[in-house]
Amino acid sequence: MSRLTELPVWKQLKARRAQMEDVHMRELFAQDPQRFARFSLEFRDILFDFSRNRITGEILDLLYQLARDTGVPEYIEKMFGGEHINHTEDRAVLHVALRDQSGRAIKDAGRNVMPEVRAELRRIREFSEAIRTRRWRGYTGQPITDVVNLGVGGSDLGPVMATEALRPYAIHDLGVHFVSNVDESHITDTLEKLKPETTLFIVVSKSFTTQDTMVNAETARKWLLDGHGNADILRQHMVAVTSNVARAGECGIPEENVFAMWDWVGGRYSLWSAVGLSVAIAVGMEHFEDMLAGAHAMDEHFRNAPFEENLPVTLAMLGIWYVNFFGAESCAILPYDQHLHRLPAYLQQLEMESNGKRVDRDGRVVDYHTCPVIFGELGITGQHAFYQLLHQGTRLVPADFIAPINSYQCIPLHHRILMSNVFAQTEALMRGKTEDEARAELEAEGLSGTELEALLPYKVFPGNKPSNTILYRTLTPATLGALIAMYEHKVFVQGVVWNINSFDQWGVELGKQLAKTILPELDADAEVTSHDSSTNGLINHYKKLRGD
Ligand code: G6Q
Repeated sequence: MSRLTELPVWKQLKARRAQMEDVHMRELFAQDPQRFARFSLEFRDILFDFSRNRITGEILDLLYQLARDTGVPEYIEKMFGGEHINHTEDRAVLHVALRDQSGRAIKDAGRNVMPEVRAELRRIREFSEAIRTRRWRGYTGQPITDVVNLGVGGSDLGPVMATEALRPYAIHDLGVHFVSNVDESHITDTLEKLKPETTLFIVVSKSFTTQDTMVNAETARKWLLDGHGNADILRQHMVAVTSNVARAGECGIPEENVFAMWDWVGGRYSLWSAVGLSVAIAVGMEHFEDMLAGAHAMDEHFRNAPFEENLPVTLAMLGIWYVNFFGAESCAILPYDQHLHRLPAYLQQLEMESNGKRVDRDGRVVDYHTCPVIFGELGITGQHAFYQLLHQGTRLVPADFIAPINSYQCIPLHHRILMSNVFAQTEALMRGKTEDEARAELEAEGLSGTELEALLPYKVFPGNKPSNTILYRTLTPATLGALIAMYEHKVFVQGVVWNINSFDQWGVELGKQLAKTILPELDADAEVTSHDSSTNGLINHYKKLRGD
């Protein structure tokens, strides 16, 4: 038995869960006209409505108690204080420093990291402005028209998500592209329409050893040099973001073109550093800094607000309620904002790479569930695709609906239709449709007798499906920063409750190791026999047919 499941508050929550089995949220809303007011929180322009959850005030109090009893307050201070809470890598977790505006010192191993952070921000400003104002020229003297971010995982998902999210702030005569896949189609399709003399590559790799990115960078280098043979031109066309300056130099990128990353920032938390250079170039440094300011404001809220008023803590503990007490295996992220179309992919990495762990901080295999499967899609697309399962499937899928109150465009009809869907879907999930209601509808359509009875079971919606609704006024850079920071801290709180290290990712290693063994086997002609019969069979089939 683990310490977590032995906690008295855990046992109390288990008992409350059993009592909630037959309680429908319809009844909870009927009993308390103030339910929305009681179970919603506001932070700046963000409204977080969590009233459509299978909770009572008492359950919520117990969930906050669970956060306290598992040491969340202490861990928050450890993180902000630069303790090496990423214990398997002996590293601090200081992404909050990247956006800190408090003026206080933030220390890693006794050293204030803030001067370096600020110096790097100044370099990002200088460089992004030089590109945007056309001062930075390519080797023929023409200005840069296209920027290509080469990176994968944490070195790609954040920048691409934020660049898309802030599209209304971008200048339109500068193309910003993202290549992450080692599948050559990604880079060749991207470069097809670009010209070497007006293209700038940003090679983003904390380690500067990631095979996918290194291979893409090499292909980009060849494309740039093709027909010129003069490696000096790389100076104007390739920059790097890395913590491995030496490796970047070996790859022909001069030191003055290298932006820093630090070992106290995990890839999936690095958007706020020079990893976000493409974002700063796309939307301008003022907007990039607004995004940092929004995130910082959320950091302060997370650190200082009582749990009862704390958005990330509440979001996290509701997630724990469903994963650990209802057996929910997934969680849906459903943005109703076209510009947030990469948010589900971003949060998938943030949550699943951080908390997809099975061994606790004491090295023991846990006896409770940790991170659920995070999936999602633009809400409107999802409605016409997988919402069927949310409404009438056999599984409980808690969902976050995320929507703007105002859109950037001026066609009100579009936005009203969009919002009517947000309100309708969350209401439908909560209310469902009873047998009586379904029967009345069918009768109104003129059905009766056996025909009606045969159709009736298919028309019933059980409802009682939990959802959160997150509304914000408009997707400004500051709002985006606050939203992302809210999810980062949600992940943090859940990791503390589950007693796991949210900041390593050893699980990505095994596949990489095996790929290293397999690559030379693909080059050789001999039949491969060193693996299981499936791996051997597939490799040999591939070798026989390749090139056809
Ligand atoms: C993120 C992960 C992972 C990482 C990529 C790219 O937290 O560690 O997604 O960002 O593997 O790594 P590099 O930046 O070192 O190329």
